[in-house]
Amino acid sequence: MTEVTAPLLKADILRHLTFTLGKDVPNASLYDWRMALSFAIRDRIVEPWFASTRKTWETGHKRVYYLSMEFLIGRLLEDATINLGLRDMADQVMSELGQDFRAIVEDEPDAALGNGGLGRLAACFMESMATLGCPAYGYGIRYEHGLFRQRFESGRQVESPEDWLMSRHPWEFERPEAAYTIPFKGEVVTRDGREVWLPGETVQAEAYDTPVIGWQGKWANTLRLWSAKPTTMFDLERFNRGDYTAAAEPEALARTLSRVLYPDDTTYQGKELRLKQEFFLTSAALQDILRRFKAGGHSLRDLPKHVAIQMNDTHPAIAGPELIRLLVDENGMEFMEAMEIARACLGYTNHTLLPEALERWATFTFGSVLPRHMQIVERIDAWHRDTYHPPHWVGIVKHHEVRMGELAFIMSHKVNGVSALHSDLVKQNLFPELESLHPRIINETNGVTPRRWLKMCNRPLADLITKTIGDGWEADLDRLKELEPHVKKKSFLKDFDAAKRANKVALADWIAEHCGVTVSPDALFDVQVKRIHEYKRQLLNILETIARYHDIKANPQADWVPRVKIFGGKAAPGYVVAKEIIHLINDVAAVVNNDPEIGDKLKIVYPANYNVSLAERLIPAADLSEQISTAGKEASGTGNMKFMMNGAPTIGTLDGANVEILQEVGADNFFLFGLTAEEVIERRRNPDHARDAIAASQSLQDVLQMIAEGRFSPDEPGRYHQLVHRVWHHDYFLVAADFDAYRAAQAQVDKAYADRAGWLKMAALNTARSGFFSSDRTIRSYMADIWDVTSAL
Ligand code: 26V
Repeated sequence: MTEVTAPLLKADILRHLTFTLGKDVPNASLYDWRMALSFAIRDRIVEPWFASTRKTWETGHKRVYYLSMEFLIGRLLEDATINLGLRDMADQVMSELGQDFRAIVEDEPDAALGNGGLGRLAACFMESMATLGCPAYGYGIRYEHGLFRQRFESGRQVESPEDWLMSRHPWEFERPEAAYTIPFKGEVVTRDGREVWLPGETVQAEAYDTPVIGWQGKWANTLRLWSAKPTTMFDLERFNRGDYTAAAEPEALARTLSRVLYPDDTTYQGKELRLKQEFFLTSAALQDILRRFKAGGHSLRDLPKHVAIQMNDTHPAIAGPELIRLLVDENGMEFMEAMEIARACLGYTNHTLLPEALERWATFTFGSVLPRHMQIVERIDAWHRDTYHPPHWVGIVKHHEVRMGELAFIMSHKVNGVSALHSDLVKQNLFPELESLHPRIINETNGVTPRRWLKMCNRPLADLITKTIGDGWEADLDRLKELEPHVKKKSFLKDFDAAKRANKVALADWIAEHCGVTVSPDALFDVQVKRIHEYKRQLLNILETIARYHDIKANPQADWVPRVKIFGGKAAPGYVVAKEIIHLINDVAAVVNNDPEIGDKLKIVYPANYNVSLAERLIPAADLSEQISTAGKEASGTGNMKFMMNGAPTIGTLDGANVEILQEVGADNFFLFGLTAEEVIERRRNPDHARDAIAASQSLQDVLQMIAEGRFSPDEPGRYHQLVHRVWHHDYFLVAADFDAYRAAQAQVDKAYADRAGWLKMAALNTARSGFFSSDRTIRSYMADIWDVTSAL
């Protein structure tokens, strides 16, 4: 491939502006420039992409297939320029063309094809697999509407549809030739002793490919997203009869399948459309995998030698029965052999223990949407029962429900949790009986890609790291350890401070413009960003904020360490309690921010519509990372790792990957508080745990009193009666029990922050010791322990 130079890149951009977009320079808009630049950059990805595919075919290398209902990719332009080593050149060339590179980057809409952690993990994994030269395909759905947009009206969350595809998505290639028929419903008949599925409906799955380029452009993989199209476009007979709307019905019906991402990641609802989406993704992926495999000329018996399929949670767990169906019904294999082959290919990652999020489909729904799969599931279950004699309460089909966790477990050769603590809990609490019958649970602690989450989003810090330890750390994050000797040096800490401060100044400007709140960059930026969920305890954070407000009011002259409390996150549209918490945060913000006695001592900001791009802005500017879930509930967390990398110490509980963060960074550099997972269980045995905790805490009494009196909702004093009632009487997530410990930890933070040199050292050590949390480490471990695949580089 020809070396890229600035003049060549400029010529490419101008060529695309003219010939791809049909615009001349004087008439080009920001959008046109963004497209022209994106196409010019994309051109540079295509060659390594082809080369990677070619090499995989030539060497017959094993491939990994990552099946996920969500890929939360965010923006791609800057990421691509970073991995190709072209960011500075692109910046320079655009300014020569009279354009602002940052403005162009920020004009790109986020691809928000995910809810939160699970979807963002899939995106980080795709980038790491490309970086490591692991031949891989990601399979997902090309939702027309990603996660909803959030805005606040009088402090309440209001949702509106997201329309990232309204402007052209320049990174994808439509593949009309890669299309499969996806069957649903109908009935199963027996013909010549074999089961034959006669579907009642079909839709077409059509592929759209986005190349995923790894660090330094050495390897590229494909993210293949499926879009639903009708098998018959149009009912011509109806049209000719003048029934124009009805004529378009089949088309509209089919397209609903890939219309919208389910925005509720808290409760599983058993909706037929969701099951159809899951099967749509899975069947299209498996048909594509088998087509490619056969093109390689191998025998289906050898499938596990060439193919590893990872199920991202149970959402694609229909992969077990579907692979059996394709092998048996369409390729004439024996059932038992098909089952063994499927299991040797499949792996299952569990991402949650919350019982309400575990998928279970009513056999009625399952059997009517997927009648053939219902038979297959029953056969797997019967085989399992007769062969292993599990306790009577263990099995796939129980109480007229198909349990997708049990199905995924039995159909996989490896099952993994996403942090050390979580994997232990998966073993002990979720699948204890299955694990003792067939041990297969392992741990794969999550990670995040340091290219996006350090190099790209935090230029000041990334430049300082390179200046200090040289380059190469981006793909070898353990090298950050080399920063440790420098952490003792005043000059390094001064530079580290300057980098953090530059990010904080930039964020303060952004907040002034977008939230209308003035914050001082000298204040401690305390950040909690993640989905709003009771177990994540944003409520605990806002209660502590109110306590702080109360104390400042009582003693305004004291030497307060100025704080900015920053919140970000969306609530599932139907999650009433989560929405109430959002409302409370905004109500408290309105009172505190407008109290003249408070000034810079305390400010609360809650920018609307938290997404990947906003995370990239907030995390580099954070001084403190809030990871305060009820112990035992957060499977891992990945935001916690991003904050650590960007030099923000954690205030947190012993939950998820916090445990490993604490281990890596050391107790002196982490603000630990709260009940442990075991203590949480123990404490709940006392039905009065909340009342006892409130009785013991004057501060918590004051806070609850202020809320109950309507101090933050003067227009509607009773607005939070229910919320306060829940803390007293239904405090399942132990907000009251951990309140005093959390306050004490926050007081420690204030004290530590006041010691500038001590704080900077702690912050820098967080970066220096974050190497373990690179998703490269995670992917290497999946490759060795689950996929049995090596790098093709
Ligand atoms: C669950 C459901 C339930 C059914 C309907 C749709 C839907 C969509 C998404 C989910 C995902 C819930 C699980 C999840 O996101 N877990 C998070 O996974 C992260 C990556 O492993 C981990 O860091 C977080 O701790 C965990 O909450």
